[in-house]
This record gives sequence, C-alpha cells and structure tokens, in this order.
Amino acid sequence: MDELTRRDWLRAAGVATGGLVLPGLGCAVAADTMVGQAGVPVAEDGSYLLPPLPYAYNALEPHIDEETLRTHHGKHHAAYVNGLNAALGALAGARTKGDTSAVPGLVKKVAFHGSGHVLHSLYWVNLSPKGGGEPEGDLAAAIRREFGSYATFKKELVAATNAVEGSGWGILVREPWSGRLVILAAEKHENFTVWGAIPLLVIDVWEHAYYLKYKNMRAAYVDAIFNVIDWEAVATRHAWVGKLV
Ligand code: MN3
Repeated sequence: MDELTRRDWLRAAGVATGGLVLPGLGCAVAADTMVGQAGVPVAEDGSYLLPPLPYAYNALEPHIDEETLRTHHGKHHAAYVNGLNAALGALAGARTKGDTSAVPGLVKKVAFHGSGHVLHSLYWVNLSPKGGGEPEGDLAAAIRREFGSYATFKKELVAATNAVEGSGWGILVREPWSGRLVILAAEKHENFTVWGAIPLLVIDVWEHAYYLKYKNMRAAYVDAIFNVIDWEAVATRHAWVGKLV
C-alpha cells in the first residue's frame, strides 16, 4: 500500500468505526470558555462543560414542556457532564497511584457518561422552535435515495426508536464508508462506545484473534501485541483527528 492510499484508508477506517461523527453543533458558548471543540465545549483545564441550550426552556412548548426541558438539560444532562468529569478525574488519580484495580469500573462510567453527554449535546441542537416539516436539499435527496421516501424513513425511524428495550436512543447516522444513511438504536447511551469518538488504536480480544496460539491466556496475547503496534499509523490518525477539532 503506498503512503497516500494507506493514509486514506486509515482515515476512512477511523470515521467508519467511530459510527457517528458529530458535525459542529453550533452551541453558543463563549470562545474563551472552550477549546477547539465542535459543539461539545471543553474548559481550559480539559474538563467538559454543559453546553447552553440554544433556545429558551419554554421555546419548544407545547411539544416539549418547560419543566421537562429544564430538568432534562439542567439536571440530567448536567449529571452526565459531572459524571464524565468525575470518572476521568478518578482515572487520573488511579494512574498517579499506579493502581489499575478501579480502571474496569471507571471506563464503563466514561462510556456511559461520555456517550450521554455527546448524545444530549446533539439532541438539543436537533430541536428548534422553528423546526418541523420535512428535510430539504441534499439530506432530503439522501433520504429518498436510501429509504424511497420521507414517509418510509420516518416510519422506520419511529419503529426502531419505539422498540428500544429499556432506556436508549433512536439514531440516524451517516455511515462514512459509503456515505449512506443508516438508522440505529442504542441501548443506554453507549454499549460501550462514545458516539463521535474516532478510534486511533484497537485491540481485538475476540478469541478468534488469539486462541490458536494463546488458548485462554488473553493477557499474554495483549502483552505481546505491543511488539507489533504501528505507532506511526496511530500517530497519523492522531494528527488527522487533531485537524477536525
Ligand atoms: Mn436524556
């Protein structure tokens, strides 16, 4: 693979396995309170911030009532932001102590709160008092191409969303390998990824990745794989993601 093809492949792979790449969310956050993020505001110290609603709490009445929106944004979403910051802080503390015992529990918290934070940030800007109607332009054309009609698309999105078991989300994504639109449903927020995060390095721990040689000794396989990681490739992707934010 020549270098250009390789770079393009790495780029495409990253976007696709990330599942959902968030566009700029357009939150009106003062520039001096955030650092280079597309709508998911980050403070100077790297902690996450609750993005302000882009409209008043009563602006979506009567469809979404003021009390619901006030609680949803000010309490529930804020709790995800706080939970994410707390989990990352606890991870940093454990790292300082060289203690990995808490890491498995904490990474689940990062996935849960981080995904909750990102999905809510997108949810607010998916809504508007001026919303409703049907999509137009390129999006409308893409929906027609994929689903046949807006009515069919809506029926499928509603069916998927209504059928989420327990708590979760109906989600429309643009799948970057082909550019096509895909309807997904997430249980909880994550199971177990952060939507919008773009992977830089992955380690397959399905047994098919190691069982023939390592049998049940997954840890030996994981230890060994560090001998063959292409950090230059990881660095290329790291730099590419840096240009997005
Ligand atoms: Mn919610």
